[in-house]
Amino acid sequence: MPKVLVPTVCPYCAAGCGFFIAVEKERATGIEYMPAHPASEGALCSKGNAALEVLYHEDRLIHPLKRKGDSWTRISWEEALDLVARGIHGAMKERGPDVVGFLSSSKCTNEENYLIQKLARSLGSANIDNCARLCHAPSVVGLNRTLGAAGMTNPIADLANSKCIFVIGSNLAENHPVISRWIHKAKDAGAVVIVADPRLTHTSWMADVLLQLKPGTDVALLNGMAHVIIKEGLQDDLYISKCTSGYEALAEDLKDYTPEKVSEITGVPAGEIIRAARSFAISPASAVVYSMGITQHTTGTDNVQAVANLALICGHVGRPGTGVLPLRGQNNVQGACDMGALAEFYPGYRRADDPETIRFFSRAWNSTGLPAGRGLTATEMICAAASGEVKAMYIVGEDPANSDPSSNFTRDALENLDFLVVQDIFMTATAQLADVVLPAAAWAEKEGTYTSTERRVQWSHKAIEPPGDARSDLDIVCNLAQRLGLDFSYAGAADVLAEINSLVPAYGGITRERLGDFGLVWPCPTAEHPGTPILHSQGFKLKDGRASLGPVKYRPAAEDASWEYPLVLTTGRVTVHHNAGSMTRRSPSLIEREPDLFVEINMADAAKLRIADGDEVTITTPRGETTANARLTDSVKRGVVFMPFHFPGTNILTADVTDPEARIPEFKVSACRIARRN
Ligand SMILES: Nc1nc2c(c(=O)[nH]1)N[C@H]1C(S)=C(S)[C@@H](COP(=O)(O)OP(=O)(O)OC[C@H]3O[C@@H](n4cnc5c(=O)[nH]c(N)nc54)[C@H](O)[C@@H]3O)O[C@H]1N2
Ligand SMILES: Nc1nc2c(c(=O)[nH]1)N[C@H]1C(S)=C(S)[C@@H](COP(=O)(O)OP(=O)(O)OC[C@H]3O[C@@H](n4cnc5c(=O)[nH]c(N)nc54)[C@H](O)[C@@H]3O)O[C@H]1N2
Ligand code: SF4
Ligand SMILES: [Mo]
Repeated sequence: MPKVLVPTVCPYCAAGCGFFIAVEKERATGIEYMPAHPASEGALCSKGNAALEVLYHEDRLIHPLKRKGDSWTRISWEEALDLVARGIHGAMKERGPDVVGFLSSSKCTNEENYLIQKLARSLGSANIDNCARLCHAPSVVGLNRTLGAAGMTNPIADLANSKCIFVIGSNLAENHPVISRWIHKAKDAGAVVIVADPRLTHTSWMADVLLQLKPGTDVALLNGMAHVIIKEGLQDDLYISKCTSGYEALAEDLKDYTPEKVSEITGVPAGEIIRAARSFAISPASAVVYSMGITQHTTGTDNVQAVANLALICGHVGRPGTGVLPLRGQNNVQGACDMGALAEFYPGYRRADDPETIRFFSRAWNSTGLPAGRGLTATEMICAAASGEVKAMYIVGEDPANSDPSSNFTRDALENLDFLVVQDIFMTATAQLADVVLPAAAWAEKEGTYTSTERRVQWSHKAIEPPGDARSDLDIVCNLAQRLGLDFSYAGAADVLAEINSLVPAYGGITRERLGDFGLVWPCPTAEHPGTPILHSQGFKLKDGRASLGPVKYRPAAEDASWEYPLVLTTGRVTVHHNAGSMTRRSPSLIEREPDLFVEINMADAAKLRIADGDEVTITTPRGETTANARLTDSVKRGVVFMPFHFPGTNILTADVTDPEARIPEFKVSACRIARRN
């Protein structure tokens, strides 16, 4: 049989790189590059190149399983779906629909996410969320408020047109490597790169100006830069008066944030703050790129607003080479949010607390009893499970036992449930706590659309059959909905997409027929519309078409170093692993490069603690303790330590304190102490 090349989208990060899967005799035998792809131009990072390694892994879930004491029994789909339907129905019958929580998956397609939130809400539960809660929830709140839309404003490739790129709280060289190629192109053409990060990362090697701030002090830094810009008259007065509101109050508030005061808070020399501010304001086209270093704080929403303020006062929005670029994380976290797998929003960001939303979807879905008002967020569902208010959960493609903060608390909460069903491609730590485990097909084994960080909606084709009895999430959700008495009779992903086209205005013209090689960029409201790569070039979808500026006060992080916990732990990622690691820890070429959990410690701190490179150490916070190998470095500041969260253990340490509005946990700041193990 000849080799067939099947076009698909990388299943790891939201860069949305395309590649072909070579299929021979019904097996995926290799990857071929896609040089014409507009975002990746044929490039893939280490994870993309290794993507096929997980498909045939011996640990793949291939049968539905039911718990029997401490072991698992293989069961049929019939029995599994019956058990799940009974578990969900049982909990709801006794105590009402709100005792069931649903986590949808930003690893799944738009069509699957759309159906999972439709299932939850059709059953009457408002509790639907996805891992965006742990990731870009502050962007959804903060950017909707300031710019009227939460998406990345400009396309990935447009970074090459920028003359100044300010990367704050993003290690894109490791975490969005293919996007960092475009920054290199801009730099080759003379662009200035500013990087703000408490660590010296691979990304900081690109920096012309490096701002190594203390974790959790971004509002002060951003306000300090805005202060300098206004004091030196470098703001764009014409843009401010034509396109924004609220400038006077902002300018008044910024008077406090002198470079000297900000330097004291952030630890960044005043001269560097001034240099960064001037470079950003003066350049004809500046872009701000940000990610988890900005969002994963109790001040996440404030941080995002301070970023938007900075871009707006300089008029760096709505043109090529400019913009506010929140780099999304998971391959389809943008789409999961667009599809309404969020506690506050129905599909298309229609507010759950707006009666018109409920009327609209009741009519569209021919449904009575849709829940009105905001549901519990992912983090709140775990607390409600702990307190017994949530009795059952259906978790699709997410591993909260490892990825939520305060793992001991999270695991206890999940164990406290009367009924837990987990649908994944591997037996994760979360699945190990379940009553029923459902085996899902991986991306290459199903079809549908994924929306990348640049709002590009791409169709990914099915290349191979799923292993054993595994089924696509779409099929499982439809089968389950039917058991629960709902009419989910869809012919496949294209059929679901047609429903999305009719209900989500930004996706109105993104029909299956039009999704050629590289998809379409939303908003794309009609079948003739070409898509909208750059947002806000014709004003903002807010009052009077203006962006909304507003003062943001600096507040310190919830925890700081103390006598008992003298170090600040910040957590994040390394290039060869992905999130909680269920896929990359099973990928031979990746795990070989980074096999164990480590903690980076500044050399001087390590010397004081008598810790040598490679020593096994214990890291302790009020939540618990974990062990890791010490890695001595001068890339973290004194007083700061760093751990990746790709191995179980890291999140035992983090706190479940959250941003008051976006409810994101403060993964980036925990006070800790470290000691060598004997
Ligand atoms: N290799 C790899 N790539 C990934 C992922 C992965 O797990 N591995 N996950 C994907 C996902 S889901 C996401 S959300 C993205 C995340 O991508 P990133 O946001 O780049 O990931 P992080 O490493 O969590 O954090 C980014 C940087 O923030 C810095 N930082 C920590 N605290 C602060 C602070 O207070 N202020 C500032 N300014 N910076 C701070 C960290 O030192 C780190 O360098 O990556 C996606 N891509
Ligand atoms: N300490 C600390 N914790 C963090 C962060 C941090 O920076 N520091 N970052 C947070 C962020 S930004 C995020 S996004 C979260 C991520 O948290 P999670 O979403 O829990 O992370 P993943 O490990 O990517 O989990 C995705 C799961 O989906 C499964 N999967 C893959 N493909 C499919 C599919 O097609 N169908 C189904 N059903 N399952 C599939 C995978 O096997 C995996 O178990 O972690 C958060 N946790
Ligand atoms: S940059 Fe992201 S989408 Fe591209 S190959 Fe790497 S992990 Fe996949
Ligand atoms: Mo994320």
